Amino acid sequence: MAPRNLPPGFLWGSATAAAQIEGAAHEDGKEDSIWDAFARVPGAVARGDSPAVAVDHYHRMPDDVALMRELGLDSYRFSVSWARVKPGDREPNRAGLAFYSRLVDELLEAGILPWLTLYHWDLPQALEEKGGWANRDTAYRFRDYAALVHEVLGDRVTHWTTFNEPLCSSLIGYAGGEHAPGRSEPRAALAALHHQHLAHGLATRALREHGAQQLGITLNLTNAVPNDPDDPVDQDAARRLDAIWNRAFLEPLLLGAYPADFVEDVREHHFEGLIREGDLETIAAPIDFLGVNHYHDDNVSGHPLPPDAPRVLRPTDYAHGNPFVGSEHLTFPRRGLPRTAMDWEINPDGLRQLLVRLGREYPTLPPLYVTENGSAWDDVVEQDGSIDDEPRVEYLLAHLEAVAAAIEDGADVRGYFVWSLLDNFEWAWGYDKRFGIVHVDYETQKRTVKRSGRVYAQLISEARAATTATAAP
Ligand code: GBH
Repeated sequence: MAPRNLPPGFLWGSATAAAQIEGAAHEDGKEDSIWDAFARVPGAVARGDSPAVAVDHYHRMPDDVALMRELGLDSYRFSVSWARVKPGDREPNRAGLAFYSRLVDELLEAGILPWLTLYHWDLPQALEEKGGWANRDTAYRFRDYAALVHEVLGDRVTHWTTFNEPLCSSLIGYAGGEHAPGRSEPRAALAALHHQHLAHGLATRALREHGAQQLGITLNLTNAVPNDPDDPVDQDAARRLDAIWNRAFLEPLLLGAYPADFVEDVREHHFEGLIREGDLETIAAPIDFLGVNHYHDDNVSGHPLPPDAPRVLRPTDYAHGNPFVGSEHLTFPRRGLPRTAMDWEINPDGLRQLLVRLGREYPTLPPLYVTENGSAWDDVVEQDGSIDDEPRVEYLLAHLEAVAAAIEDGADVRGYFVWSLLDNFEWAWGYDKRFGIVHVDYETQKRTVKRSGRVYAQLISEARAATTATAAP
């Protein structure tokens, strides 16, 4: 059943994020993150759900690691909650740091490589109150926070990711209003974007000096597909989406410059005024890997859509704001492909195209890891408690095939992390959307491996057997 030709040594993992699984929102000295605060705003999160308890991973961590071992994961990608380890501007919270120290020990004990992300969208609320990511000072606070976590875990953690999807935590949080902190301020969003890049560069440099081995960042990248490839208006829409969604992140990191067309698209917000001397050099600090998160392509148009036309749905449909700063007119018609429970169109070949394109367009590209890919479905729990999530299995196999095909086409992809290990708090959608390969009963917190989890475990064990067979004399 294994997808053809995934290379020996390919890293098989699964991913989560602190705010989505930990719960224990106010325990052992943890303070509010922007997601705790945002969830208290009426209407911000579907059904009024909150991350306060989530899947209680904070208390169930050893059992969850045992589950990872059962599945045979090579690596576990998790994030550290800044508000747990350094609330506000105060002294480090040793109890919070101790949790991650125990997690890392459990993982190593189980033979699982810890893949640590420093920022998966949960800024301490105390820092948001000082302007959040729109305040340049937050970048320096991030560097200090990164150094603190490294001081405690650097003896055991080799793989460090600064940011998960800075696009979401800048443009969607500060302009789209759909994510915390729920602001709809285009200029603040551009400031957040630049300051997160700066924070990445400052932290990368600091961690490198402190001896971190593997440093990288995770971007969510998309294929911007023009709805009508022959229509110049749609071509321009795709160019704009590619600029703000992909190249505004890839190019400062890999080439040390923002794309000229992006700067032009956002000119009315005086983007360049945010960039100080030396920033671009800091941002382009060398990295050892690039994480790619990919779920769906974006079929984009520059024409208005009638209100009842089939479009890709969003939680609020941008009632609050619009994340496409400078290109607010973009629309997203459906292509008529099958869709997941998120309403995202399924096109596995898009993942292959994306991975191949990156290597072709950026000669300085470091090795790639697919750090997230997965799908939400309305899972049905059978009488006997089992979950036969056939659509998730199909999605998984098709996307692993796409990764294998990308490698055949020359992409340097070293690993894959399925999103997600557990059903969890799906941000503005709350607990309504389930991405896990392991089901969580939110009443009892009971974990049940879904069929997709079993299939994934089998793929991993087959890959391992094949590697051992090749390695034998
Ligand atoms: C990832 O982001 C997250 O890292 C993870 O925490 C999350 O649970 C998972 O995906 C599933 O959602 O064009 O403004 O309507 C998701 C990446 C990027 C997907 C933005 C939706 C559409 C936003 N997202 N995209 S918008």
